[in-house]
Amino acid sequence: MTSVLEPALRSPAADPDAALRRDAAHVLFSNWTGAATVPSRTLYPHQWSWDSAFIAIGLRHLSPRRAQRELETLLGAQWGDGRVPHIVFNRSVPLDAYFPSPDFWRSSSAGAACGAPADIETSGIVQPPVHALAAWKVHLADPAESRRRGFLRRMYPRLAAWHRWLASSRDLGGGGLTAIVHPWEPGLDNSPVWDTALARIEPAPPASFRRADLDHSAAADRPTDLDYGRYVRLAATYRDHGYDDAVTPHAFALEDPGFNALLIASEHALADIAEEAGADPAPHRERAAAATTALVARLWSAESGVFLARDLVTGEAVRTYSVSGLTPLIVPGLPDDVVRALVGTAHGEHFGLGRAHLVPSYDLTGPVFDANRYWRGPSWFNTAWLVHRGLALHGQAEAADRLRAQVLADARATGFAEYVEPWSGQGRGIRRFSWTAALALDLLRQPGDTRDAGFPRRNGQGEPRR
Ligand code: 9WN
Repeated sequence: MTSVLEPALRSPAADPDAALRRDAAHVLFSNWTGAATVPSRTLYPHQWSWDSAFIAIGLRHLSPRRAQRELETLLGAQWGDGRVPHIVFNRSVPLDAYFPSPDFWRSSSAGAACGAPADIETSGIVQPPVHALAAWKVHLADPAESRRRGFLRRMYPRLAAWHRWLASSRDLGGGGLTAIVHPWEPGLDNSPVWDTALARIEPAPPASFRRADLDHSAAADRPTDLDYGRYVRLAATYRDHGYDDAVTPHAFALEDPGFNALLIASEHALADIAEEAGADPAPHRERAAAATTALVARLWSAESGVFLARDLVTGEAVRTYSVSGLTPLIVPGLPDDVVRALVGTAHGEHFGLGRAHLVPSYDLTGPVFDANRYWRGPSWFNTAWLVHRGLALHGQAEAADRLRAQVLADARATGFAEYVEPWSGQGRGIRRFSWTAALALDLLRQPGDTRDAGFPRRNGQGEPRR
């Protein structure tokens, strides 16, 4: 029966979108620590870099001011050389709550020569640069408030320094793309894409560290101890070389298409930010165009119909289908034949778009596909959100709408799970995961709202009065 009440007058229980919005807001507010949002109170009790960017993208719909604060807290831990660390540690959390902890990274001493802050402990590696994109969207959510607080004027030099560092210190291949030097850097930690490169790394002895993740998650869903030993070895080697890319003998170095695509999308956003902040946008637009050319020239595989990572140690393309080979769909100005092939691949047997839940992290037909283990098959909400944006950007409205509806349905059905099993859609990992809630919120637009910023602020949803 059709309700006679106006949408705004229906109770949240009668309106599933309103209930989802309320529940997502509850997750974000309960994971807020006072200056930033933790991905999860249990498994990830600190601030993570790309999580915070995705979180800010959702949080802006609840409180643009709080979303600004999220990004400002992260950028407040930026190193003097420009890098934005992948974790900013909360000193009130016990050391054994997460591994590797601050006493492993020792950023303030080991990273001092690279300008690591003296008064905040961080990791020394990075994560994908989603921050300028997030900052621009946060600004658009309430431009007047953002201008009044000088948000973009303060963010611009920091974001520009971050992008400069990625484009200089990390152009290890010399071809105009950024390299990752640890499997945690692209955010797809345990992806089979890294397997061959990782196999070259001598693992740290198991007795030399204690994992904390297994206190909160099933071992069958998480990376193996052997892989953890290799993660530890790579991070310790970088640390022992002062986190200096010029002197670290990087035994693991790859150009990842997803990471570089996010840098390009963020470089476009940085041009908009520069304009708003009274700086010259032209260099950012030029860098975005040059990096797009390099991305296609170095990582596109017409034969596979997907972008492939390149191993800089062997010089070889890694012939593995990963969702990070699809996320370059978010890049504006890709050649038409590349877009057509990517859309075809997304719908084909490797990713099953429209048949599988969200977008599987790895090839559904791949030899090591595992429906439950971290980034080796399951579907994540942030990569689905990126593919959704890419489809919408390139005029694939129907596929984008279907994916949007699925993100909302799966977020609701799983209690904002960290990820889902791609065939059943069952939740995996932890629940009440912040970016799942934030990105669901972002996709819950109000009817009639055409602004990129999403739905307008409503009574009771603005910045809480102080
Ligand atoms: C290591 C926080 C992070 C995400 C990553 C995800 C996972 C950490 C871990 O959790 O990585 O950084 O301990 O496994 O893979 O994408 O940012 O949510």
